[in-house]
Amino acid sequence: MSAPQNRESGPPVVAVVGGGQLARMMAPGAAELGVRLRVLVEDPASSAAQVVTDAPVGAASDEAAIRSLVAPDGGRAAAVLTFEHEHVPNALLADLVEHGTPVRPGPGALVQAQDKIVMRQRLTELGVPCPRWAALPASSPEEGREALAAFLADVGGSAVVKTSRGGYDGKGVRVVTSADDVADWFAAVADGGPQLLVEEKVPFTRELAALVARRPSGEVRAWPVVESVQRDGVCSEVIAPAPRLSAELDERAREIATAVAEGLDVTGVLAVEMFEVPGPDGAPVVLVNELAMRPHNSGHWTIDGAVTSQFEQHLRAVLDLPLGSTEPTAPWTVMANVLGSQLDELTDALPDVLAAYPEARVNLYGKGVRPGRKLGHVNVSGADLDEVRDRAVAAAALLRGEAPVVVDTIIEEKANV
Ligand code: AIR
Repeated sequence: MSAPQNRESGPPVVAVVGGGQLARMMAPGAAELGVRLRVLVEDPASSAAQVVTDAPVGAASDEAAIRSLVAPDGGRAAAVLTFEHEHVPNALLADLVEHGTPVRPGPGALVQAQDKIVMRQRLTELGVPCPRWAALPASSPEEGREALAAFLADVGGSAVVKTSRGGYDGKGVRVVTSADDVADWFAAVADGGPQLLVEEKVPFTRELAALVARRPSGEVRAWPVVESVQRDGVCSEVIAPAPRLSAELDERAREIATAVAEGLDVTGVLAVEMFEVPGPDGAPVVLVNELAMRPHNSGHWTIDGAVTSQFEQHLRAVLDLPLGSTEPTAPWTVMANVLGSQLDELTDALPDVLAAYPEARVNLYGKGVRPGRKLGHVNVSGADLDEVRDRAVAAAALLRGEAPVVVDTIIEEKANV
């Protein structure tokens, strides 16, 4: 006869704020390790709620909902609180920590992923290479505009303005050549909206991402550095490892990500998005673009292409368990995102996609279709990068409801570039 569950016994519960695909993809790792997930979902139909049985409904901004997620009435207290997005009330997290709940990453680290001005200040202090940047004064729209005009003159006429808080996947980012281009944002600042910062428009050759995990006792592990291919400000493909990356630059990018994890005291998975730019002597160097303190799109390839997936690793890290190997299991893995679809139900494409690409690892998030929305991804691994990439992209296209892509066509298109 099994003993009744009480608050004190049983496997650890990991409480997660946010019910999107990132929480959903933690479920297999939790099941394998035998730990429990309790996920605060925005909606009972959300992506994670479809696969996690313990999924109370509440907003990430709802303090009472987060308190009850961590210590439900009559339920088991969570061993740790973590997140699958950054939009959480930081003061509450600090209070939970003060009262003995482990929060990982902690509020002192997380603020750097919530506020881009705080992040740039801290990275600059740590000596991490970043694009040139400046915080735009929020004191008055006139002062903000003057500071932006001065920065634009300094960097040759065009730059990137970002809202310090609230943006993701290309939202809250605008390329500007004049202060008029962000007149609406200056007006929003005057109304109490997020402060703005401006960054140099970096002449990058490509985007890379370095993914690491760190646990409270200090162990850090890094996956191979990947190339992330962006379309319209959103990641469309990830190539692991990044092609033509020198061993030195791979090492350097991993070192930077490790230094950021340690310098900011990050626990859990940390993704460091980077620009590759030509250095002073022509050899490529990297500059840090953005940070995410959670599993990240640039790490979805690890589910099928590395010994330990980023999702399981995040659980290990926040539970302060020994981290798993980050070694790749194939020479190449390409992840292709399914961004929007012409189909009402992506599962309608399964008969075709599974028949055409039996080696493809299809991962659908159970989300409603909206234009450009991240609905799923496909991983393909193998020894021939061109073939692996073509097949991952073609499988994702089928899931978007597009006509089957003939692999030769992609190769011809590439030849024309
Ligand atoms: N997410 C979090 N930060 C960036 C991204 N992409 C993931 C999280 C979140 C989900 O995207 O899993 O819950 C929200 O997706 P959507 O399509 O509802 O905006």
